[in-house]
Amino acid sequence: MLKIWGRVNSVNVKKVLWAAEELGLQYQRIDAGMEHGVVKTPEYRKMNPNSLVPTIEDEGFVLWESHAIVRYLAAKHGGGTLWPADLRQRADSDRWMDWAHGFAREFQRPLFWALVRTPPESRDPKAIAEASRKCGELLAIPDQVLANRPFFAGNALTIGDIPLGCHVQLWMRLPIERPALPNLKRWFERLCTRAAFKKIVDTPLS
Ligand SMILES: N[C@@H](CCC(=O)N[C@@H](CS)C(=O)NCC(=O)O)C(=O)O
Repeated sequence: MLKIWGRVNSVNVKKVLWAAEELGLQYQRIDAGMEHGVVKTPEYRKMNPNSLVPTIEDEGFVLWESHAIVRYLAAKHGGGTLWPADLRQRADSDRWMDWAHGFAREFQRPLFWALVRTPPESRDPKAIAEASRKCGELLAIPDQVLANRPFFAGNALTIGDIPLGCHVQLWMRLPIERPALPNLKRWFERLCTRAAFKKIVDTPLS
């Protein structure tokens, strides 16, 4: 059976778990990372020398890097669904996975960690306000694209929705002021109607 190492409150682990659930895969999840440890053991480092989560093992094949894992699982099990059959539609979708890396750089540490995983007395309100402004500006780009399509590659959920969906869930649930991004909001609400997203992604911030 597919094995997935990673704690459930990791945004990168969520990407893999959400994809696995959308694809209807059976999998075994093993807690690893932060308070669970495991990632620095020699056994784990043999699989993933970065000591990071997620890592998967699929019939003896080991893979790390969450976006690569999502692509692998989608290509293997989701042809015509998560993995569009049409090359250009797939590339159109795939580009949003790379775009999500850029957004994550501005968002995860500067804003999410600063507000959720940093004690109030150690927070830098100016830096938080600046990060919040920058992230709002960045999200205006997908907001525009989503004006005339329900999902990034068209009418159905595909790989391109997965990484950004996980980051945007955190953005939407943070206690911050957000600019009005109506198309992004509708897309997020659409994601929130999916059982797999509710189960894996839209969980309390921690
Ligand atoms: N680019 C990697 C980043 C992986 C990463 O930074 N994982 C974080 C969790 S989101 C991690 O392992 N942190 C250390 C830990 O949890 O112990 C990926 O997308 O898989």
